[in-house]
Amino acid sequence: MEKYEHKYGAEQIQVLEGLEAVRKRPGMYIGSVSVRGLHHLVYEIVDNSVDEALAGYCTEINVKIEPGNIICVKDNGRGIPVEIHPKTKISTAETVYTVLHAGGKFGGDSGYKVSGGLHGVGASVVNALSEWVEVTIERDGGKYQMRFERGKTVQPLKKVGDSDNTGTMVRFLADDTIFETTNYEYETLEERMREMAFLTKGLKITIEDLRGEEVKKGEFYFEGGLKSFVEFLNKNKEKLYPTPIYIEKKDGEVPTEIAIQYTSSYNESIYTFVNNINTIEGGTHLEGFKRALTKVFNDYARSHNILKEKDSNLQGEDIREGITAVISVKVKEPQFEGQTKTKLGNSNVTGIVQSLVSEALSTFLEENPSIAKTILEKCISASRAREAARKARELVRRKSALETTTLPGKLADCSEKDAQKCEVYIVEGDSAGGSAKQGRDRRFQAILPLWGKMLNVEKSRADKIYNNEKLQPVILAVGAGIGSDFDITKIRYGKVIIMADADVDGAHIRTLLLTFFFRYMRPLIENGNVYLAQPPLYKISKKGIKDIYCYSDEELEEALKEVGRENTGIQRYKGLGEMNPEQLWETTMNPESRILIKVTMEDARKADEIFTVLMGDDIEPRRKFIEANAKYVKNLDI
Ligand code: 0RA
Repeated sequence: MEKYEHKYGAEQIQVLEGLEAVRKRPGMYIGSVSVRGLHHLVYEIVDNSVDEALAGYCTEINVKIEPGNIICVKDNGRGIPVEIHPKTKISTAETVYTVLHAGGKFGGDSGYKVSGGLHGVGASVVNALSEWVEVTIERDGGKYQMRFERGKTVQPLKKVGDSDNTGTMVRFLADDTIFETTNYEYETLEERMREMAFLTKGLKITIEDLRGEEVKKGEFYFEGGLKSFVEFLNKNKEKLYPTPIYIEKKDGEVPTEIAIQYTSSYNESIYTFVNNINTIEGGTHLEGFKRALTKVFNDYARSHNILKEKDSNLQGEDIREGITAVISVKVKEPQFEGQTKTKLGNSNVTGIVQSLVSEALSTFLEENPSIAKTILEKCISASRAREAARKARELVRRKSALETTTLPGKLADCSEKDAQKCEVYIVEGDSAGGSAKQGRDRRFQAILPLWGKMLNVEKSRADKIYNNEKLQPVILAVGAGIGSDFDITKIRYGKVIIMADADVDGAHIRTLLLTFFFRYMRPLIENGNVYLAQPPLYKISKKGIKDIYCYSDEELEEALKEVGRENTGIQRYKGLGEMNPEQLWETTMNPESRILIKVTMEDARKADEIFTVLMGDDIEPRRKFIEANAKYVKNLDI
């Protein structure tokens, strides 16, 4: 290879300082250095290719996870420009990879790059955080290559051959001195690639995992865009009509795409995106959509005499029962607010989305009266159920007033009164409940043992849930109501901790409780109040040393390496009941030594899908899902 002299002028020195800053504080650029941040690197590179598709020049993107966790992303776009950039005096391609935030200016700028935020930080951040990056560009009849190591150019762009094709291929290896792990989860990447394909109608995205014996593959191409997305989300649900309602406005200030399909479920599943980023916390686009929905259905019901003069209006939540919808908007300078910066703040978007949806939806209802009737029947029955639930709630309140205490009988409460300092452990089974009661610190730890029959929340409306013997104590202990009445400021415990065995029955109770919290106390999850206790899986005992508790197979291996296998006792805990109160305290409840997993709303859709499939009517999809996702479900720890 020819020796290449790279000149470091003032520009280049600035560049190096810029990328050094990224390496010093990676969290500022990609959120975290956990597996989440790692996956973010892939999304950054894929985003650039998707931009090229949005610009109309790229039809296919191929992603590979190669052995050794090397990522390869190839597109058939125009290829990143290769000529010398007037400002940096090096090739545009190298500029894109070495100058911080150069993405928008030099890369395929779709005009919808995110300012601030974690997305759109650009290829240079990936470069800074990679052990090496290798870029191959085909354009203008040539094939060009360049290479970087830890953000530094080791091979500036040079022509390596001829080519009649155009496109860009990026291979990189994440820097294992920066990331906690460099092991990609295929399922996570596959999920995002599928989502990207749904969001970019007509773009084909393939993904391959070449690390194992058996190659995993996904190929995603959706002519229907969000319509296909909604069909996918509803694949295991009973639909009220065959084809999702589809609304699309490509031009204008806020290009918008929406698909809606009602199901017989009692839940509301609305997913929103801004510039292809999932806005988990919603925002002004969601607000506009909801307003339009409520107004259009009420107007239709009135004008068609489905609601009589004496009837009160349907409420938004009645109209959203059973809905599955995806909303995707493109916003020029999006403002992201909220705890996780996933709530759209731009106020002009509300009105724009509202008037678009109002017009399109009212036309649709007029043209499809039988669908309109079916949906409205469902809304009316939802509104009746809401009324029944209100009565049931009142009954509960009155009953508890008579019993002089609003707290469930089996709750062993704590003495501390400041809710933020208090925790409640929800424990299945009497023996574990007993140990927990004895082992706890009663000043701030409460124990609620669960008993009674498991209820499938997926198939029950709020009134039934209120009267369920298993969940009622949970509602009363948390003390903040449920559903639309839920008031986070009233919660009696800052931490609600689910403590269950690491077996099938434990998984069952976790799924039930998480489903319940997800559906009926969602702010509790959003606010970060729900936790999973993590009991140890093994205990190592050996003469002369203190017992060692291990929380995973890896930890067990590590510990055994340390103490040796000889004369070493390994106990595998099958259930919480096998631990005495002191052990339970030490391993699972003592804030100094326990491990708690915080349940996040991070991917409500993933949870929703799992809940639906695991708890829904159909057995066949459930079996298939468990087969296909056994590992995935385990990762989610539900
Ligand atoms: C032509 C012009 C510009 C960028 C690209 C093609 C391009 C960039 C990437 C990144 C990954 N794949 C790509 N394919 C094409 C720059 C246009 C401008 O300067 O705004």
